[in-house]
Amino acid sequence: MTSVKKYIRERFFPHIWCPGCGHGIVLNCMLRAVDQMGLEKNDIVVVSGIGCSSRISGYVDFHSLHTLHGRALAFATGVKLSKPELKVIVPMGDGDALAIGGNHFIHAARRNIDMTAIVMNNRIYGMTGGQYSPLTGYGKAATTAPYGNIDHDFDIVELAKAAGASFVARTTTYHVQQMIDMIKKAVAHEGFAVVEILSQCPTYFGRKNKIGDAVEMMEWFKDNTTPIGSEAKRKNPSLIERGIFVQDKKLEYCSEYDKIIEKAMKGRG
Ligand SMILES: Cc1ncc(C[n+]2csc(CCOP(=O)(O)OP(=O)(O)O)c2C)c(N)n1
Ligand code: SF4
Repeated sequence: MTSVKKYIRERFFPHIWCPGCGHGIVLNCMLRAVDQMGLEKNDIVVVSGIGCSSRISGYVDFHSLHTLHGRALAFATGVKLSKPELKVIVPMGDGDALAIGGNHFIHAARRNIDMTAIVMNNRIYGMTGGQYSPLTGYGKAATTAPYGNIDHDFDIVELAKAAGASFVARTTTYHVQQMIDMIKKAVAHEGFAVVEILSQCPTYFGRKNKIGDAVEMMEWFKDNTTPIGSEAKRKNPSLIERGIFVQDKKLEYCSEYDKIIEKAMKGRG
């Protein structure tokens, strides 16, 4: 395994994450993906909002922008339109991406703007103390749902597909090789790429729902997920599918915008 230390801003360590938090695994896999792709540090900009997951932008030695909760994709759109040559990666929490940022998520997918949204789905608002999110799920416990949550959850993959994302994938923090491979494919993809990663928050989701420690939560990911279209899924429909659901060629927003500029310039004579 190659060292990813060279991509880290060590001056910001120790990191803020609780022992066993899944977000560190995602950071590690993201850096391995960048390393394996042979990208230069200056080729990449990481844009994030606010949340435990969003702290990733502070820890990486790329161009980075730590913005407002839920607004990472809006800032990232501005960055991409002004510097289309950069690879834009947007690490987000499920709250950041799909509660306050839900509208930005839908429209970035619809536009098919070239960037990679990494959604760390720990089914909770970790940073602010374990409030339920749109991904918590019916009947689950959270700080703000001590008697059980009555909100139904989104399926991030289905939402991204319906909104028009041209690359959509899902994996977990247990499946690290698959995660590295997916992030590489997502970053290389020309268009809006969504990688949902089931990540563990042992401090809130795990503790409130009595799932156990970080290792037990990752074992849950192993036992309750299966490759897309597997025989196991046919036999047990409650299993969550992992893999690449969508990988389409589709007109990309920045390229289309360039064409409009060209037309407008011609019109001026
Ligand atoms: C406009 C605004 N509203 C609310 C907050 C408070 N806040 C900060 S992070 C967060 C939720 C974090 O949850 P998530 O995005 O799922 O990430 P996690 O911490 O679980 O990784 C909230 C509600 C804020 N910073 N700004
Ligand atoms: S509160 Fe949860 S999401 Fe935040 S660092 Fe701790 S384990 Fe991770």
